[in-house]
Amino acid sequence: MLNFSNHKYSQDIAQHGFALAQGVFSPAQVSSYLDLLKTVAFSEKSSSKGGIRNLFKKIPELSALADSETIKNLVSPILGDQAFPVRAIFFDKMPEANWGVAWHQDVNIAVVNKVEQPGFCAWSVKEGVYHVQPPLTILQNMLTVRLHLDRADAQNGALWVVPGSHQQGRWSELQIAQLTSPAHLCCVEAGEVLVMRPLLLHRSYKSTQPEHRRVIHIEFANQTLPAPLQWYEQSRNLVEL
Ligand SMILES: O=C(O)CCC(=O)C(=O)O
Repeated sequence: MLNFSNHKYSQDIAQHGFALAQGVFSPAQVSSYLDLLKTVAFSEKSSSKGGIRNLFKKIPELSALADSETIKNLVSPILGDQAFPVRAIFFDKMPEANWGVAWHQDVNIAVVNKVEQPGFCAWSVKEGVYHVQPPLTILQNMLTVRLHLDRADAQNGALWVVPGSHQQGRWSELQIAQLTSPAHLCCVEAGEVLVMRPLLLHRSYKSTQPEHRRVIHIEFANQTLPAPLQWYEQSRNLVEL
């Protein structure tokens, strides 16, 4: 079992806002996740959407991935042993659903219910699920793990990040427009995991290749929301909304 409780891993996340975990999943494991995804991808025509939201509700078997020792080994050193998954998305960039996204931070969380609370703003609904922007301290205590099911590189829409940008709180649109810090291209092999803070500035371009760039993206947190607000994934036993 790989152990990421080493100092360098935690230091990279603290300093740069991201780290690449190599040698994490075998080709056989990657292909078993792809098999699970294909059942929903075909029935949902996700090919026209470029991905699948609310992933664990649609493929409950995949939630075992978030609970696995392998993923816990990546999350616990940063968020502690009590961390839990709060949102899961499958991103599938391909010729039929090719997309890019400009510099941004991940500032929206998925919740079960809409209940106004101090510090929570900008409510929205994405595919039937409430989303809201929580106070900064909640975002600062979250972590995203991105399991790559295909190699990602400059040609097929890999993620670019601005190292250290997670340390500066919320970036305004003006600050982003005036961004001068160097960006880093995250080239990731299939079976590797890119771990990042949601506040890290990131972007990706459209793929120029006739191939898939598939990623299972899981966000973790380590604190409950002020009641009666509840993280979406904590309601895993509820039926699909
Ligand atoms: O997977 C990508 O290329 C972009 C994903 C992204 O921007 C996000 O998770 O907010």
